[in-house]
Amino acid sequence: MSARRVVVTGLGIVSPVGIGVKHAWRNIIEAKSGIQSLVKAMPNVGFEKLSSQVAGIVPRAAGGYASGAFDPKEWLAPGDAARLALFAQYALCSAHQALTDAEWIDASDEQRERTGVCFGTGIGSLEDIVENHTRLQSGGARKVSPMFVPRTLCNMAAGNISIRYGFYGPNHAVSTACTTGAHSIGDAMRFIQFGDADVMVAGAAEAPLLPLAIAGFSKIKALALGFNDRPSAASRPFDKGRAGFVIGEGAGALVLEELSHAQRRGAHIYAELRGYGLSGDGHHITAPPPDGAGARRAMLHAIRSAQIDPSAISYVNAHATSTPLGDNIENQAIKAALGPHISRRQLAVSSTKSATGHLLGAAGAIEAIFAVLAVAHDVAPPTLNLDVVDTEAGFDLNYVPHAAQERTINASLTNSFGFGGTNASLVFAKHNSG
Ligand SMILES: *[C@@H]1O[C@H](CO)[C@@H](O)[C@H](O)[C@H]1NC(C)=O
Ligand SMILES: *[C@@H]1O[C@H](CO)[C@@H](O)[C@H](O)[C@H]1NC(C)=O
Ligand SMILES: *[C@@H]1O[C@H](CO)[C@@H](O)[C@H](O)[C@H]1NC(C)=O
Ligand SMILES: CC(=O)N[C@H]1CO[C@H](CO)[C@@H](O)[C@@H]1O
Repeated sequence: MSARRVVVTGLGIVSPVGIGVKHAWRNIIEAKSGIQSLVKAMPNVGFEKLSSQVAGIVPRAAGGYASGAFDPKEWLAPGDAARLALFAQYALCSAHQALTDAEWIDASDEQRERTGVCFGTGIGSLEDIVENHTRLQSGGARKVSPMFVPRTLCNMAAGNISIRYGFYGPNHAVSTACTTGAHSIGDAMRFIQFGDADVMVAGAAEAPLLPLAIAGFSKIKALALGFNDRPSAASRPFDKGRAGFVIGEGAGALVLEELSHAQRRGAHIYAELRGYGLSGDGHHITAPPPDGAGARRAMLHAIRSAQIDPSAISYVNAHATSTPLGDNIENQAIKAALGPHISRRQLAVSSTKSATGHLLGAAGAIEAIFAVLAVAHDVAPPTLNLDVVDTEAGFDLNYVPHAAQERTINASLTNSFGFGGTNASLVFAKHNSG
């Protein structure tokens, strides 16, 4: 369709399995879990009163970036930590890593005119809303901070990234629940294809670890219960004992770049972003249609727009959040979309949410990074806790149980599905693959 091709030249990550691509990817491949007890990690916040007390928590140990932990002082100027909500702090941290990786930090004025930002969040700063409402109730309007509005807006991460680096291209923020990250990356690809920009920083961030959020997701019976004493077992996509998702926090950022632009400056190319497909269910706000038609449509659109042989897609990073119904429907949709093209032996499907939990709006961003790295390193990351595959329910693919698998991955596909019935899929391929 478009002559302008888009490649990935930088990656940045803030996740429950670590800060920095090096740490996070090693932990993913070594099957380490980032799921912890909220009560132990954040005592006296009120988590002990809730039924689900486990989450994917960004590590904060001493040692900072060098040891894979998050320390805001390493990423933000003094004062900025107070001015920026936590989701925006994560966003800036991941964006800085990605821009450093792409060697695009010191871009010239002219280059910065052609660089944009597409960075979303599913929820924004719920924390500020809760805090400041409490202050308003107890102390009146004068207690509400002047930073309340700027800290709370969902597009502030995108705004702050462009302020910090002086990027004058398109500045956009998607908020489509758990499809936010995938839409940010896919829309950024379109901006480059359409000529609005040559380089885009794309991704998403989420910081939802608050009692209010957990109480809300509990009310719709979405969260895993019964794992408070063994957090690392809680997220178990495709397993017979899966019982709901585990909430998580973090951010993922990719530097996307027009192919010839990247080649001219000798940038390292991880993979090509080849396909993007979107669909809406037109069905129900939280339940997918039982045949997975919307999810299948998103995958088929992505594969068609990628203009590659679907048999090249030998790895799928599934959305699979570990809910009984959602995993089942996605599995059917994957089989319907890819089954006719590729043998079961050649296809690997895994859910890295088994290690990270579900980062809501940021999930699609960190999972896109894992899908890129799978292609770059020819490794399918594992699904943790997959002890008893739910074969009776039609789970008969290779879900990469327990341990990573080295295999040729010429192309990968990643799915993201969100409440409201919004689905998106991205396809990444080796950049020399025609
Ligand atoms: C981010 O934006 C806020 C205003 O919302 C500003 O005070 C702060 O200095 C900005 N920080 C960065 C790193 O751009
Ligand atoms: C898109 O996926 C999510 C979760 O499975 C769901 O909310 C939405 O309705 C989806 N559609 C399909 C068809 O899976
Ligand atoms: C990957 O691509 C190479 C080069 O085009 C091809 O020889 C190989 O068969 C492909 N492998 C798979 C598993 O698709
Ligand atoms: C003064 C005020 O109300 N602002 C607070 C809003 O909430 C955040 C916490 O999430 C505080 O840091 C602000 O100071």
